[in-house]
Amino acid sequence: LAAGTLLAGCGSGQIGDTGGATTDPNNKNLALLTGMRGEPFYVSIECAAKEAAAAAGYELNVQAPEKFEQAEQAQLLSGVVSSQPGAVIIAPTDDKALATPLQQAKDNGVQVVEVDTALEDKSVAVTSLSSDNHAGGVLAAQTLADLVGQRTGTVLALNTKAGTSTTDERARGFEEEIAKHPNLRLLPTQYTENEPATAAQIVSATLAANPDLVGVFGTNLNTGEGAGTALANAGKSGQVQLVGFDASPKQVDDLRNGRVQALIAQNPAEIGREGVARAIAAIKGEPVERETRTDMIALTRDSMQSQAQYFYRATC
Ligand code: T6T
Repeated sequence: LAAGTLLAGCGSGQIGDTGGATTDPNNKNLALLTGMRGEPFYVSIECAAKEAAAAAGYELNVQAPEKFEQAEQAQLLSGVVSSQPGAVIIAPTDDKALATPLQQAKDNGVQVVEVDTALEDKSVAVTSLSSDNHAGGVLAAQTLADLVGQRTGTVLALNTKAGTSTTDERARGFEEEIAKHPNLRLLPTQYTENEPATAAQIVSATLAANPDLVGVFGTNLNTGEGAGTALANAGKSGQVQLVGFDASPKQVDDLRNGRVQALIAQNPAEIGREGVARAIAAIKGEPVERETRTDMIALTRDSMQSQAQYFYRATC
């Protein structure tokens, strides 16, 4: 089984573009703009970023939209930029819509550091830190195929919002890998708008229309939680194999109690810590690697006890 499989992090080796010397190298103000308030993946990034900033003697202004939503995030960004931080560490909620305001921030001497999600336009940010999300989707598919074994049946992947770089990549990796398993028939990937209730509705409807459903992949926290609810309500927990992404306290509980069979856990603490380190380096005009992939691991009920360092935090 792929359980316990660790996908090690790695870097691109290329150096990012700091956009000239317009940033004051003595600016000690950083901003962190995550994708969604109170969500354990981003909370874990925030906790590590706060510790790293404090240790380095920098101020960190943390902001987050109520929902994973580009309009609200863009508004917060404009407020953050007007306070002239040396760098903004951001998880852009859309791979295109945030490009213009972030380019403007850069033109105003604010270094842009992407964490987790990224813009399609690679010229804006000086550096990006994230999981290798395509590889995470592949790992999810391998894990699900192992859990299903020789049975034949239908499989469903739940994405969040189109234009979310991370979950789009996970879904793509999953689709490519499932196609290599002739016993598994993959349905078209469905979008949940990152609402657990929508994910639950889609899974209930899919179960009704496809009684041979053998597996579901939730590409992130909310989709997996919603799918788990629907399968539990239908009395199908453990019969339909559920592989989720992320490791929130609730997801970890669900893995323990058998609602979920595997989780692909990311390393948000490393993303937050390194995000701050890169931001400081970029402000000082030091070279920073353009793209770095942090590690991920497939957790199952059997392997989870020894992997508690991958569990996310709900508060700092
Ligand atoms: O899966 C994470 C993150 O990587 C993704 O970009 C959006 O959703 C999460 O924050 C989990 O809710």
